[in-house]
Amino acid sequence: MKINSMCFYLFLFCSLIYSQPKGDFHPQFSPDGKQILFYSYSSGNSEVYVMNVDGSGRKNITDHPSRDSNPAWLPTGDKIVFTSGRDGDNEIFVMNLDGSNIKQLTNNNIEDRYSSVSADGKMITFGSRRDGGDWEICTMNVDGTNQVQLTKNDVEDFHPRFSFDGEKISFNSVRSGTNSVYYFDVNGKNLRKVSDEIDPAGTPRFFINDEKMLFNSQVTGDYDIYMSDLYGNELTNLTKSAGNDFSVDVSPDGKHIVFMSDRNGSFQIFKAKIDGSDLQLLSN
Ligand SMILES: [Ca+2]
Ligand SMILES: [Ca+2]
Ligand SMILES: [Ca+2]
Repeated sequence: MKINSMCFYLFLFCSLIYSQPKGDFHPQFSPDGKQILFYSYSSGNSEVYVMNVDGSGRKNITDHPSRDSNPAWLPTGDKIVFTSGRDGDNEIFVMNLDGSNIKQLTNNNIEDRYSSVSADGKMITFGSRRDGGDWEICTMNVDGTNQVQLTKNDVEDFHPRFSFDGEKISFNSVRSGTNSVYYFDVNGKNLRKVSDEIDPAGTPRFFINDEKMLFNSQVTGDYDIYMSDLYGNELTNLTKSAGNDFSVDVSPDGKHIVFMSDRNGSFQIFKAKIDGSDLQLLSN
């Protein structure tokens, strides 16, 4: 089914923030490739989970009545950043992987969400509504100091991720009228759109050599996971499934992807080889 991309994204977006849909969301490989971090509403409210790459050992590491979501690894693999609404609105927090030593990094009365940590562990990029109602891309030091707003406009800019070398940030924006994949330098300069030909597209991340981009695109009907070069050339559909596939991540060795898909109804986490073969359902 071809659906209006922007409406679908905003629906997904708002439903994840304000309601409690079933499912597992936004998987990320650990720095050693052995575990997967994600969030889920499976226990009744949104919690951050970690599991082994085969789907075993699923563990709730937030276990808090508030909404906890959008986790990301620090490169040491023993800490994560995540989003929580435990102080009223969403803020970015950091904690140990066992749930101990929680520290709050943002503190305001607007939504802060969608974080990613640079490969050297020094910077966080995140989305924030601090400039009116729409989402902007921001950065801060990993201790929460030096918060900088990199985008300033009246449209949604969200899902920022650092490149592997830490010099660029990829993100979604609807600044051209439809959902599209962009990247710029960590100071917000040298904005580039990957290609009009892949639109509508989103939730991008650089591939391990930073010369390719992984993202979800709707070019063939519903959303599938694609890889292309940084100009949208050599476009390859990795999933080719019915249902919507979103939010891809790549293993540190570049050999596997994980992503979320609603092909079975609610969102579940799948793993596959980088060519899309050997598909495994990890959500139980
Ligand atoms: Ca919770
Ligand atoms: Ca906030
Ligand atoms: Ca914006």
